[in-house]
Amino acid sequence: MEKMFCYQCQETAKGTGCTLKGVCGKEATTSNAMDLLLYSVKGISYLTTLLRKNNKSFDSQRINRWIQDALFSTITNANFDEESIKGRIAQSVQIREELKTICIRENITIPAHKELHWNATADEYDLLANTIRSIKAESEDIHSLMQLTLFGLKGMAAYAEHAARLGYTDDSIDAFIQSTLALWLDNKLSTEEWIALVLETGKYGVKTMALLDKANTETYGNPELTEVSLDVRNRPGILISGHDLKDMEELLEQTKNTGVDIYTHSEMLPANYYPKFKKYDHFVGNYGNAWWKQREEFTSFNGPILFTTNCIVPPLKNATYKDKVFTTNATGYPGFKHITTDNNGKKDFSEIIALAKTCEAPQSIEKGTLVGGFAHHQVLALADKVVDAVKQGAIKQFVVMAGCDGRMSARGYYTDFANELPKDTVILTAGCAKYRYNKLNLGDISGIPRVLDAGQCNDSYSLAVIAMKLQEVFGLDDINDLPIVYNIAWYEQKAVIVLLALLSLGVKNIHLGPTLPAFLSPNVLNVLVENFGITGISDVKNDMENWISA
Ligand code: SF4
Ligand code: SF3
Repeated sequence: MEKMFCYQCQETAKGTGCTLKGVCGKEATTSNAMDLLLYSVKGISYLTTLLRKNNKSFDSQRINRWIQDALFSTITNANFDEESIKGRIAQSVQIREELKTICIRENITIPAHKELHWNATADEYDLLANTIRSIKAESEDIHSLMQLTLFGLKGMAAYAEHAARLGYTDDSIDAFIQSTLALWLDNKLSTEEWIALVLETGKYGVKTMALLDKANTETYGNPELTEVSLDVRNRPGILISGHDLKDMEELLEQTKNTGVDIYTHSEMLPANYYPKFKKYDHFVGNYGNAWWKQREEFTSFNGPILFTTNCIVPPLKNATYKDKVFTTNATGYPGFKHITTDNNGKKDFSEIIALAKTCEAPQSIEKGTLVGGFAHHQVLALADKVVDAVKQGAIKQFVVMAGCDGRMSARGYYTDFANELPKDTVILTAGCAKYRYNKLNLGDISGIPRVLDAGQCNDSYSLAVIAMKLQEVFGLDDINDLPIVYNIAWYEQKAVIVLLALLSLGVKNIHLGPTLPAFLSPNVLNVLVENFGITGISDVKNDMENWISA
């Protein structure tokens, strides 16, 4: 019996959808609350779009941020806290009514769509969510394209939220997110129009990642070649995970001279590459691996952990670290303490710091260092060296192995693939996918490391900038004439927007794994295969033979 339905991530049950409980650990009632929240966000988006069309003003700054957060909270492994999702649903009704009041005042007719008028008590949310879930688009293909768009928008909203945290916003991005969500209410688009909108979503994905890149680099400097320590010191520490650099900065500031060290986990590793963070002596390095290893690694870390964004793994019942985990921004988990922003836009991490002081120092689980910091600025600074290496044949191919990591054993493929690559290939990476091969010591080519890590998943933008620069240097008409192979791993919806962004830039023949998205109908998949040459992966030997020049 279906109690929920979700198929937004790569881990979806049986490859078709989670129906009783998420493989990720999401409860059915939480999933349903997220569905209702999205339903309500679509209603709000309809109203903001209506107001924009009529040139009427509303508090767009606040509402844009609210929508970004609401979408972000429904991303895989971001928020498991049903109460906080229900809180957002209640807020959504207030915002909707506020917008309706403006429409009435301005003599704008409000249509009868249910999204604009529903009301329910918290006890009725689950039932209502079940009713709206049964509403499907007129065809399987349109439904599939709508889901592809929606998941891309979630990733885009997350990146827009990261940028907004640093004071960088662009109303055209929010207006696009909202006008696209508004289409759910009076969906009149044909299959072809939805396909065009998918590409348009990718275009806005590029714009959003560029905005975030600007926000990050203008605030913290350009990432630079860095050796990151993997070992520990003998003082208590705080582990910070997720993608939010603003939280990183505030935590480093507040822990200055407290005797507490700071370590990054998973997607926060690239914080080590930013000049502005290097000035903190108590910023030690990175501890552990990708998000899915957190149960073991949080246990041996001994100190508190701060989640600034996805990915959270539900802790086991007897987990020793359970009472030491804190969440902030769109993340949440029942029982984890949530830290909010005060009226001055600041966060108070004193409780985490006080707790850290009572904890033992982290247990060492690795020695040595990792090299990273190859975002566009650093790579372009090395451009002459890279171009020479290509011209002399020392570098034959680049392989983009960006994206997400995950716990499925099939992802061992990426370790084997990296290991098997010929020594004249260079891996370009971003996102947590790199943890499958970034500690293999793959060596270098004339001083250029064979794994160039640009940063977080959003720094895939850097990889696109690098590709476009190489295209220009080599005087090529088509970006696909570059010696670059794309072998991308996906897991959640940030990877969906990265994929759509690459497609909108004209990148073809992307190999996507470890499995193709369940939300692509056979026909939609066909369109992606025929127009963009997207394929899945098979096995290392085969793929190596087919994609890598001898
Ligand atoms: Fe299942 Fe993924 Fe949805 Fe979680 S996010 S419920 S694992 S499809
Ligand atoms: Fe990773 Fe969750 Fe996607 Fe940012 S942290 S890439 S999976």
